Amino acid sequence: MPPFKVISSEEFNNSNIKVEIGETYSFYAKGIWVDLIVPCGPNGWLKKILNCEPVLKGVPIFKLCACIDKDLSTAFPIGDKLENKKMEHNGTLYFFANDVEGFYKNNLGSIEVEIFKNV
Ligand SMILES: [Ca+2]
Repeated sequence: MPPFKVISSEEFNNSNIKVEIGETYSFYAKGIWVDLIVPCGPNGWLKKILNCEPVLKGVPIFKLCACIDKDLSTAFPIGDKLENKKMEHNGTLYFFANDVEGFYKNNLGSIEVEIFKNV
């Protein structure tokens, strides 16, 4: 499948990819996106801003992440590479920049992620 574009200002980017429990996927991401004035890659740029935690806690801000059906309890970090990730939920894959809730509007740009289903 062609690379999927993850827009940094979108809280949830719908890939329309349906996954099932037990399937494994590999992800490879590249590009530069911008948090306000800070450009960074898919691995993000900072662990924490003062007392603000990003939506996926303990994971760097702006790291590429994914979740199932917009449910953050299913979220997992990807960064520039995640291989052989086993799916733990059934549903649709959504991608997002790991930003602080309510702070997505000042984001610019997008990165591309290649998605491979392992067989
Ligand atoms: Ca932001």
